Amino acid sequence: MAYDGPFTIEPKVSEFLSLDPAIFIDGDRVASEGSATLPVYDPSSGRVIADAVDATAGDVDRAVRSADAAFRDGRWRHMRPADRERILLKFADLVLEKGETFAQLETLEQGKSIAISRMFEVGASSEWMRYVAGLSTKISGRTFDTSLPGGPQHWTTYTRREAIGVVAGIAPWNFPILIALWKVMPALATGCSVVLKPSEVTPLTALLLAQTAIEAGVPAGVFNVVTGGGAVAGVALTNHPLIAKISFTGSTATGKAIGQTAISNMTRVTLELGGKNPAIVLKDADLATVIPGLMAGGFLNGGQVCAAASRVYVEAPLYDDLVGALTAAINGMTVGAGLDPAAQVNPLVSAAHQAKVLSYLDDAKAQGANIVSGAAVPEEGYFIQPTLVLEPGDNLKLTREEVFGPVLGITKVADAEEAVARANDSSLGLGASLWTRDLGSAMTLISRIEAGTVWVNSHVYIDPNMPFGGFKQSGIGRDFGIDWLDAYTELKSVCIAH
Ligand code: TXE
Repeated sequence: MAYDGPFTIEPKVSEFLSLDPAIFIDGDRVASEGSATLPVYDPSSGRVIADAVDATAGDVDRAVRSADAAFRDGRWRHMRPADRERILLKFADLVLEKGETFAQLETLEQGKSIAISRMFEVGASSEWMRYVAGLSTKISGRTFDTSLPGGPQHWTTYTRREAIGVVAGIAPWNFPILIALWKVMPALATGCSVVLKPSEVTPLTALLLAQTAIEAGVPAGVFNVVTGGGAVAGVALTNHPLIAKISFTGSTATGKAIGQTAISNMTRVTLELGGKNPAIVLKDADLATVIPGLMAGGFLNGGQVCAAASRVYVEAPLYDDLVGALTAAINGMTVGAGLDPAAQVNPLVSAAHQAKVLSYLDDAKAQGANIVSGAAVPEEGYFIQPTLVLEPGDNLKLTREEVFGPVLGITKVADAEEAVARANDSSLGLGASLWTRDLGSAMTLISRIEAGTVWVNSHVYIDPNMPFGGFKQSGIGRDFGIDWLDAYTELKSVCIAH
């Protein structure tokens, strides 16, 4: 298979695309025990650029057993933390060194702008990798005093954190490298082994990541990859009795199914699920900040961002100016394939996802919503025009469900009270933003917003040191931050009489 589009790609990328489909077990690319493959499409043309293995339950079992053997023999978890840290820093260096290959591959299979691939999938990834690598040497427990019976007997009591075992990382397709690393890196930093399953839509870069980890010195078997669909490979992985923890990012529906499996097996689980993220614009907000902020918050990566702004609630005096400025902005966007670095509107990830986003717009039209379409898009490829939906109404599907496309609903509200009530009227609670020049109003409203992250005068900024995760049905647990590794360890209390 190959890319035959109009842009020049690196020879290394062409070579990678032409490799026989494989999964990654015990430090190497290996063939599946079955023969099923999944086509990988270039979203800008709809043409197939590669085939990936659609892993069987037997493949998954092989990968998990390899990871389990690597965990049990201690080759990684009993390594000096400083050595693990050094290897993981090297891993980050190599991802940067191969950055253009990673970026082009990601743009080819995902459709996103090459600029976003370079900045986030490679640049941000390397920063997250270094942050987590550094946590390898910070794992610690506590000593504590107890009230156990005294006398001649003395007690020393403390906790230690121990690597949890084999981690299943289930990744989505919107940021295939970055989000995969959010699962793989904390697992590796604690001394766990990991089996990563990327989305069936974007399976390629995970395989290159695993290869790169080996080159950095991660022992064979510690980081395995199975590609394939959710129904077979995903289910086999999350149900496998040797999996100690699942880290999942994806839809709320799949997250709930995985959560139920996890509870029945007592597998530890972190779920980062969808969002329906409000942006509240108060009447004193500075539109010169709000407009670029909402354009980035709503349209970055085609809106295929779990924390993307999707419901804007604006106080009445600013409504007309805001709608006018956003309309001009979406009309001024340049359109093109992800490999065109100037194009701001790129295709969505797949034909199925394009159809899903269009179905929300069709429903809104049928319900009489006022739709403002931006820059025109080509017929070939999975493009969607950047779109505003004015006064969508609280019960429209598009207001209640995650659309995950370049679509912003804009609603006029009387005051901040109404904005907060409508913003909180959602089963999801991942992120939210407040736009105001009055820090006093912001400080009062922050605590009333039901979301895992509240941004003020910005939206969608994330950082390795800032915990991230959802309230309500947006998930369970938090990623990032100094306590991130807790979710990849068991806490053991030790009680010594002496
Ligand atoms: O997600 P799924 P899909 C949202 C977004 C999007 C919707 C559907 O709204 O339109 O989800 O996308 C694997 N057991 N997000 O269908 O099904 C699957 O193979 C184990 C939000 O892609 O959740 C893939 O690797 N695994 C989001 C991963 O789960 C299973 C990012 C995600 O797929 C499985 C992406 C199963 N039963 C989509 N079924 C975010 N939170 O950022 C599927 N999978």
